[in-house]
This record gives sequence, C-alpha cells and structure tokens, in this order.
Amino acid sequence: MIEATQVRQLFEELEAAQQQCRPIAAFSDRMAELDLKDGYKVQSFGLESRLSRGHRLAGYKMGLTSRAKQVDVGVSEPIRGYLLADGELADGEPLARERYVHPRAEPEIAVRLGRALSGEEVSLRDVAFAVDSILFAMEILDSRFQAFKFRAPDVVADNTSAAAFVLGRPRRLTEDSDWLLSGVCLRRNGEILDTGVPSAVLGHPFAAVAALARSLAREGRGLEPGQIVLTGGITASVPLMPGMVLEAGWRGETLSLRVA
Ligand code: OOG
Ligand code: MG
Repeated sequence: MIEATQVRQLFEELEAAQQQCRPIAAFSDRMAELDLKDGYKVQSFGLESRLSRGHRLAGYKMGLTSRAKQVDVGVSEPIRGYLLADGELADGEPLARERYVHPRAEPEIAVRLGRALSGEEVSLRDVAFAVDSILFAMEILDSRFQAFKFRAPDVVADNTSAAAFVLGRPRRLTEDSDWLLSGVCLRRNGEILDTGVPSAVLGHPFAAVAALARSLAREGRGLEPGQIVLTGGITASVPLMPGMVLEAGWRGETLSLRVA
C-alpha cells in the first residue's frame, strides 16, 4: 500500500505528462508492489483535485469490458474511471492531435441515468430501471504512459486513459429493443476497419453499469440522475493521426472524428 504523499506525487506526475503531452514510464516498472487499490487511490485523489479546481463530474466509464479491449491492452479485468464535463466533444468537432500524447478512439454504448443507482447488489434489472436513454458514443483515450504500456494499477491511476468523448443522440429503450446485436461499423478515411456489437461488452452493456455501481458502492459512492456512463470499447481502439477521419456507425447514426 502506498502512502498519501506518494498518492499525490503519482497524480502530479500523470498531470504533468498530460499537460506537457510527454509520456512517462509505467509506475509499476519501478513500484512492483503497486496494487489496484493504490491505483484507485491515485484516481480518486485526481478526481478530488480536479473538482476542487472547478471541473465538473459528468459521469463515469468502464473499461476493458470486451474481449477486444482486453486483448488490445493486455489487461483482462474491467476497470472504472470518471468523466469530466469539459471532456465532451461535439460530433464532428475537430480533435487537435497536438493536445494529446498518443490519442486513440473506440466506439462504445453510453447510458444516461434518469434515476440514482447505488448499492453492492445492483442488478441488470436495477440498471434498466435507472436508465433514461442509451447513446452511441466514441471515447477518445490517451494513456499518459509510454507506448500505451501499463499494468492494471497504472491505468487505473491514470483514470483509465480517459481523454474525451463524443455522444450520439439519446434513444429510449422502447424505441430500440433489438439494439444489443445491432452492428457497429468503424471506418477510417472511408475504409472499414472493424465491426462489433454492443453485446460484446460483458454480454450486455448494462452489466458494465451494474459492475460500476457495485464498485462505487464499495467506496460509499453512487450514480446520480443525469450522469453519463460509458460502458467500454466494443472494438479495439484506433490510433488517431493528423488528417484522419474516423467514423463510427450504429443504427442509422454516424459519429465522426476529424483529427487536426
Ligand atoms: C484503457 C481504457 C479502456 C475501454 O473502453 O475499454 C477503455 C485503455 O485502453 O487505455 O476505456
Ligand atoms: Mg473506453
């Protein structure tokens, strides 16, 4: 277990890497004893620090909830992070490549909650009751670690590589009953790069929301009405290069990301 001064120091290293767009070596390379709990301590410290500086919490994210993503980064347990309101990009808004270390993007299903959700026993049914709408989304990741190489405690400390997100239009569940097996198609500069379906995420993206609520409950926290949850990448993530256009399509909607 790491001490409070180390928690602050690790967060400050991550924040400096982010601000200077200069990656750092994974903490676990030099601190073999770093565990997942330590990672969450650094993450929580970072959230509190940012909230105290005026950032606003928009919701949370789950990561490594699909096989494609677990293989992508070589870490096979789901992890959670937080989303700040100023991380939201409008669909089609250009992404300034130089503001990031080595950004990547991935298609996801997001939910917006209409009711609070908390407790260590939260089920899929509880999630369905609390969800107001589902939204197709793209998450932009940017690991603060060199070469996107990390172990689970590192990436948790680094707020699960969160950088930005684009949300599609809200859809009522009644409007979209067969959404779980509806294909997602990812195109780079017009060419198909990957495909997937929402059920690749733990069998059902709501299972990721349930896991998130249970994990927060163990720290005495919960989800609030109005919050967004990103449930995890459906496909592997795609590195973003200047000039590239990445489009993600799902059920008649296309989200596009233009990299400047
Ligand atoms: C870790 C974050 C994972 C997801 O959706 O699986 C994640 C990473 O890939 O750097 O956001
Ligand atoms: Mg993600």
